[in-house]
Amino acid sequence: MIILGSDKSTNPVVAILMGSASDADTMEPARQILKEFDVPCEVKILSAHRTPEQTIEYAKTAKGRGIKVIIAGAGGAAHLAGIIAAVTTLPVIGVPIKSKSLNGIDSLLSMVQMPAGIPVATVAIDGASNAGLLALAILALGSSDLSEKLDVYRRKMQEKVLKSSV
Ligand code: RP5
Repeated sequence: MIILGSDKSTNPVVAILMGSASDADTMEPARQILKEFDVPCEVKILSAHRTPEQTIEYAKTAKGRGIKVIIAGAGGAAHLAGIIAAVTTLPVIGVPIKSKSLNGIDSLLSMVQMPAGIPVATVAIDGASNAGLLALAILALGSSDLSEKLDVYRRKMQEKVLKSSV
């Protein structure tokens, strides 16, 4: 089960937001990958539809609190990433959550089809792991240490794939 809240020891630089507690397990891989790279994050449930005012307030103040990247997961009419991106210039990564009725196609299209001017970097349906990695790649632009860690991660992945073919 996902741990809500933030890493108490350091100020969070990534926010992992989701529209409902029912998204938590799907979003957990994002938190895990950030933890693996020792990047502090905070995890919150905020909904574009059910808590619109709190969501907008959070997004408007995120940059001032030291957040560098926002990951937002939501399902169905998934406006969370879009409404966040509308009120902040921080990079926003959207994770479309697989929905019961339309298998996440609704979530995907709601996120990926943002009109020009307000970008949301949308990953695959349930692609929380890649959202975490993309957040790391953005942060690595300003950190040679993190950049090197990402190179090591890739090399290990390559080795694993090559080993699995013999
Ligand atoms: C969205 O509605 C959430 O992101 C979730 O994926 C979906 C269903 O939410 P619940 O009805 O399970 O709370 O806002």
